[in-house]
Formats: sequence, structure tokens, C-alpha cells
Amino acid sequence: MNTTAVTSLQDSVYEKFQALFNDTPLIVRSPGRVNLIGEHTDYNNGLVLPAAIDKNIIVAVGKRNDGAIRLHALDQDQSYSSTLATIERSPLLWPDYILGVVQQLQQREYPLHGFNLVFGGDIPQGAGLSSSAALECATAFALNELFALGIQRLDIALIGQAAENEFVGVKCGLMDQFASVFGQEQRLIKLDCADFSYEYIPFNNPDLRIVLFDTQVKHSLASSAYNERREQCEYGLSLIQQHHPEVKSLRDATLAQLDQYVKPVDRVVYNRCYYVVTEIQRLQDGCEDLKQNDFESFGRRMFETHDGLQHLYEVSCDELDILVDLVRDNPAVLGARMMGGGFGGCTINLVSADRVEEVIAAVTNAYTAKTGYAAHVYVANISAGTSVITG
Ligand code: GAF
Repeated sequence: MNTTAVTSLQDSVYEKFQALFNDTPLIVRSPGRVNLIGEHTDYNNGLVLPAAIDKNIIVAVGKRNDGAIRLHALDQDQSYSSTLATIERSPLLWPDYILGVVQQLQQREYPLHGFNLVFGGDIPQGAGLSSSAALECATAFALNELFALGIQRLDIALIGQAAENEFVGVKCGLMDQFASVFGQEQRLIKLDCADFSYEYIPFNNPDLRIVLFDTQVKHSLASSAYNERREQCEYGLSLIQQHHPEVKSLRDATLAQLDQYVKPVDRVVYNRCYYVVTEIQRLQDGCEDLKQNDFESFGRRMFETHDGLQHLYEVSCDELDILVDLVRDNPAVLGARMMGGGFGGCTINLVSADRVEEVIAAVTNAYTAKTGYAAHVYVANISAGTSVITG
């Protein structure tokens, strides 16, 4: 964790809370995430390999004596009010991540009271680093502590995901919330989304850095295309299930079944499903690479994942492809690919530690020359998951 950044952010959130509510809050942090490999596999009951990073949402909460909910977003300098009895979508986007969590807690019949909440963060928004999942998880974790609800970590993540699915309307899988809640320093999380079993895989090679290049674009079709990909996967699965009802998700499907039952019906759906089935296998193979310390092989698989996301799953965009192409022949970059939902946001790059500065300079200069955008760059450190900071 970058403790200096957290401390100054925490101070700002704390001071704002004091100024608005004249009270001493409970403060919780929840991080953003990277994902090394296993993209668009979580909602297909597949495997993912994310990690929490040293960028956080910080939430300060305090109890009220009435049923009101008073919210303030430090970064937007906006306030919003609601009540426990009238939870509905707001005209602003950010309150929905908090109110969606409240609604989920209410549906599960947890005893809530009114509360005040201030939050801020240093996770860049729209960069595909899961600032929304971090806000959902920080809110659920903070309310759990504030009202002593006794909710376990897995349920915190599931509540965050349900808020996003049902209130915000993005049919995401569990990866982002799980990584935010379960992150550990210098460890990747190999999560099996079929049963939520997981194992930590050490990732602490001093010769490598995780470098994120942020395209600085987020194309507007991102959430509609995300839901459409999910539907296409479900359709492909249904074609197989007509013949093999024992196949419960694409995770159980074989390439032979895709060839036989999906390819003749819909070539696009076949491409989507083919990508998912091969990506799940790629993740398994990639984890073996990591156990053998074979980072070069792992990096090659990252490039293969990008190719699948670009040509078969079709969730990349020109800016992401340019960033990946710029490093393909650079021996200091072992692997690179677009990360997260797609249509903008970041690429994740595995870079030789002693050549990070040189790679950053070359990529950012060439990206600006080709696109006119100034790519932002983050060197991500793998950090611990959601925790109480003070309270
Ligand atoms: C987004 C979603 F929120 C995740 O659940 C996951 O599907 C990811 O896109 C793609 O792998 O981050």
C-alpha cells in the first residue's frame, strides 16, 4: 500500500466529514484491481487472476438518529440525500453505487439506520481499474462495521456485485469486487467463479513491474456491449445445452461442442464462446508458468489474450490496440493486453524493472504521436484488500 497517498486522502475525507457532520467517522479503504489474465471469464463461471492494487476508495461513515442518508463525493464536490425508505436511482451516477448497496442490505433484511458518508479516491475513473467496485465494497464493509451486521467478506463482495447488477444495471461478474475485498500484498488471486474457491499465487519477482497505460478514452458503448457479450455467451451455452444439458456454463464446454452446435448457427456467437473457452485454458496454463517462474511464457499468453479480445470477443478499440502493438516487439515488455471490460481504459504490461522508464517514455511519446492523446501511466503495486483504517 502507498501509505503516504492513503494518509493524505484519508485526512481530506476525514476533514470533509467533520466539516459537514461535526462527528468523528469510521474510515474504511477498498482498493482497485488489475487482472493478469482471464478476461470476460468470470460471468461464464470461469477463472480469473486479479490482484488488488495500491489505489483506493476511502469511505468515512457515521450513524444518524433518523432514517436519512447524506452522501458527499469529495472528488466531484457534490452532495446527495436520500432516505432508507426511498432508495431509487439518482440523477448523478456516483450515489447509485452506494444506494445500490443499501438496497441489497435491506433486501437481505440487515437492520440499518440512517447514516452520513463521505468518500474520495485515487483510482482513476473510467480506466478499468474498478473504482465502482471499490466504492461498493468500501460502502458495504463500512456499513457492516458501523452497524455490526456480521457480514463475511465473500458476502460483502457478492452484495457489491448485486448492487452493480440490479441497481446500476451492469451485469458484471464477481472478479472486481472479490479482488477488492480479498486482495493481499504481492499475491494474485486465482478465483474460480463457479464456486468462489480461490488460491493465492505469489507475485513478487523483483525484476518485473506491472505497468498500466491508460488510453484516456472510454467509448460510450462499453456497458451496453458488456451486457450484449454476456447474452451472446448465454445463447451459445443454450445451443450446447439442447444436446448436453449437463454443461452448466461455458466453463464446462469443449471446443468440439462449440464446433458442432454453435458454429453452424451463429459465427459471431461461436467466436465469443471460442474466446472464452480458450481463455480459461490459457489462464490455467499461465498459472503453471507462474509456478515455474516462466514469465516469458506467461507474457506470451497475455498477448494471445489481447488477440482474442480484439478479434474474437471484439471488446478492444483502436487506442488499446495501438498501445499493445507499440510494445509487441520490445524485449523489455514480456506481455501486454487490454484489461477489464474493454472499449477503453488501460493496458496491463509486464515490464523488466530496469527498463520501466525507457518503456514508458517510448510508449507515451509514440501513443501521443499516433492518437493525439496523452496516455497516463501507473506502476501498480499489489496490495491488501478492504480494511478499516480508523474507527
Ligand atoms: C469488468 C467486470 F466488472 C468484471 O466482472 C469482468 O467481467 C471484467 O469486466 C472483464 O473480465 O471489469
